[in-house]
Amino acid sequence: MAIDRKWWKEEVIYQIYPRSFNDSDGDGIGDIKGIIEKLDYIKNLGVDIIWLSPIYASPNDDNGYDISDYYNIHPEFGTMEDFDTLLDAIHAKGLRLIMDVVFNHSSDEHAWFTESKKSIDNPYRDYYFWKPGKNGGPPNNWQSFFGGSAWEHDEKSNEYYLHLFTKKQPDLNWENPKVREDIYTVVKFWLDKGIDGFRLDVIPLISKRLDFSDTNLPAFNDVIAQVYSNGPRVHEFISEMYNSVLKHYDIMTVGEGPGISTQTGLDYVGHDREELNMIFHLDHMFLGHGPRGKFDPVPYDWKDIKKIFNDWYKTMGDSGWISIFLDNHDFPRLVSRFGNDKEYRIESAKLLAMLILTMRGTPCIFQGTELGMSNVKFDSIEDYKDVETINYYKEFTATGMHPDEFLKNVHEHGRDNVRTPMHWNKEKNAGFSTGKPWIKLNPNYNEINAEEVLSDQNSVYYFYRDLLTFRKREKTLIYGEWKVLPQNSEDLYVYERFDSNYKILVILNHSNHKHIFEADLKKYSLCFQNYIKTDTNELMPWECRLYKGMND
Ligand code: TEU
Repeated sequence: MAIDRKWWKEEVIYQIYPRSFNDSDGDGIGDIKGIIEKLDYIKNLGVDIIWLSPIYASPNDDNGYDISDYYNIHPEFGTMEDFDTLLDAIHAKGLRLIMDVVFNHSSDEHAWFTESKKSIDNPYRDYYFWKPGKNGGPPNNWQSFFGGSAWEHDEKSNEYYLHLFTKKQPDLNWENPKVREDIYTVVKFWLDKGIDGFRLDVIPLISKRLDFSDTNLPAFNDVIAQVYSNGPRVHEFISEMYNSVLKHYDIMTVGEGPGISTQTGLDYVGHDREELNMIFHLDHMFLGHGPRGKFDPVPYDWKDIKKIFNDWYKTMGDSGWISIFLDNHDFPRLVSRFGNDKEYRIESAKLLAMLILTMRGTPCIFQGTELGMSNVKFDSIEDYKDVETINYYKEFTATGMHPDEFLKNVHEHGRDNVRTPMHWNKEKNAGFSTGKPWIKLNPNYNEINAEEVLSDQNSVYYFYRDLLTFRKREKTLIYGEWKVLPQNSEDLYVYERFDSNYKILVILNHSNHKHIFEADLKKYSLCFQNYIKTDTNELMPWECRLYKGMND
């Protein structure tokens, strides 16, 4: 079956975390007008679709992933008029905008919840999950993604409500048709404004296992996959949303997929499924998360990463689609996590760019990654803002982990690594804000910033830009098949993309060592490499190369 061609397969996503992107009014928080100021920067990079993390009204318990009004823009980001101006400006530049929507839960300050909490017989009571306790405690032993019980007790009614994230993020009850109807009305409102699609936050969690039985699974990743995600009605709900609203617009949808595995992936994104266009699966992103999650790290290596990429290619085949990414607002900077942000920061950042832009799937680039921005290492827990980090700091240090050890884990795996403000130049606050930024900057903005990088033709930025231009032109990289070329060293990832006309050979040495690769280069011409040297079969540390040839 020939793979079907779609614009959202050919284009590239650029994620903006608005709080940290660009502050136009000096309050230390990025805003919509700040994004408008930088649209040419984004356009010139060569990306196509902007994924905007939530900008709706929110108490910011989880930086906007706790929405208190789906129909209004948070004043710290601007007004609805500012949003309309942004959308028009994005379209005028030939770009698209997808909005991040959070429908698994709302904020506890949303009117639905404040009503629901008023009394047991309130009409909004079953917009959420309320349960009596058991044996003087919560209804079951479910834990929140962000530490502690997934249930919060309400004195007034002596019942508990479910929150798989913070207690200020109560889970919406999708079993209730009124909830679904209200959600579809929100979806239609934003689509009628002319946006180009949605990123759907934790969409596999919206169907709960209604027996709410205890779990005895030891590892939290297994609880996510087998207890919280892929519930009995998840596909019915997503398909209903598709058929009620989504299918009537030429848009794209990408589901964030904690707990979606290669066994369940096609159920969400199969072309015949009438559900989602693609998913951000998290198999590679959850690598290293031990039994108690990311701050209880376990070792992993590139063998694990490559197996996941190989398995997902085989799973999707020509029947489904995924996004290809190595960082976003929830995970560390890719050059620090998967590359070498010390001796080989530039080389490894370029190698990872080549991987993202040459695998089959819609690439997604997180703001600042195109500059080679790296993790931050704040020396005090007080400098961290992420609720996940703060909650787990309390939990882990209360159960015996030394604060210094926890801080080391935060340096490796904390979400604030990637949420420090963008580096625009080497001026005060890296040009992000004239006020006091909501979170400290990474002090390396003197060395890594857009102004510096844009003045260097050999920078990571131009490597992304040139590869993005090449990818747009080369349909073989978008629709072509993919196969690994086995190598003598585990440190190499060598693969081919091919169709009836061309073949593109990608060679990645994801190590600090030199290696010889096995490939017959006779029928290829070298198009890209991150070292300036002759094209022998010897690879330098973190060397990447892309060759193109006829597929005769
Ligand atoms: O993330 C949910 C998720 O599965 C993880 O990425 C999670 O954030 C955690 O870091 C894993 O250890 C989504 C959003 O991307 C995240 O920003 C929100 O905090 C979360 O849902 C709740 O809305």
